[in-house]
Amino acid sequence: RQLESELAIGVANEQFVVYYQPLHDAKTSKLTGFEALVRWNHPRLGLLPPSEFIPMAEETGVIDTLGEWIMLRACADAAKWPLPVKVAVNLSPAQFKQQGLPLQVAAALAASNLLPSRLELEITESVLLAHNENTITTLHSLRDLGVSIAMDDFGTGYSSLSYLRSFPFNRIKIDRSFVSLMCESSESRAIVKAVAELGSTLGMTTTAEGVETEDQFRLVRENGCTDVQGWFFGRPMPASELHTLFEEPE
Ligand code: G
Ligand code: G
Ligand code: MN
Ligand code: NA
Repeated sequence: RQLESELAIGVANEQFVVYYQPLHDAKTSKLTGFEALVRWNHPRLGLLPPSEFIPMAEETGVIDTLGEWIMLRACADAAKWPLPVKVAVNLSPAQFKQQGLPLQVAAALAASNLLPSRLELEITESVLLAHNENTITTLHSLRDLGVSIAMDDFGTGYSSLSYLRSFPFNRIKIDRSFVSLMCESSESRAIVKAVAELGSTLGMTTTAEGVETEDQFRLVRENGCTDVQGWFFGRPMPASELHTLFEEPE
């Protein structure tokens, strides 16, 4: 396919942009960080969302180079932000299979002079679905660098709970499919509450994803989520626009 060959060229020519979506503390509403979300600035088609090229990048193996570029970019951007503000970077299962991932992350931190505590890596259950001893070793190597690890899209996979037993994540990100139904579904509210309690018991913070309304914000807060993300707080935006959020008065 044409897009496939263009993708390799696009990576070589750095046709990508990293957008950032704000993360907030649920109790204080304070900005705590940003999730890095990549876009492809395609010369003909314009700005393409990850869904249109990440799967292809994974199939063709281009994700290794692209993922490394995103990591470097995100760390370099975050190094310019006010000190407590963190950056969260998504990792594909394919990136996770690379032996050199911990070294690559260490190199990105060193190149940007970013404190490891300001970097969080988000992995989905699909990373752990095909897990072996290497997966857990890699996770521990990453944790040993001082970065934190979040389980992304929690609740959408098959056996999420066993993964929480296999590895001490720092954070659980509750999939937005639960959050979006909270107003009308008592089952969704009960699930979010139970996951927040589980996280708390296991010493993990819990982020509610996809918070779009004030009512959803109130419900995730009341049900114990420690952090929030979603359009109610902000859409993904280019690095150059983030300064408006840093200048919030106390
Ligand atoms: O930005 P958008 O809302 O379309 O993101 C869609 C999905 O693409 C997210 O669920 C995320 O997991 C994935 N994604 C976004 N940015 C990256 C990235 O930098 N690396 C990887 N591996 N996946 C990403
Ligand atoms: O899979 P992951 O959670 O990493 O990706 C986050 C995705 O969720 C991105 O595509 C982002 O644009 C999207 N997203 C973030 N906030 C909201 C929201 O409030 N509503 C909806 N519908 N999507 C959101
Ligand atoms: Mn994510
Ligand atoms: Na997610």
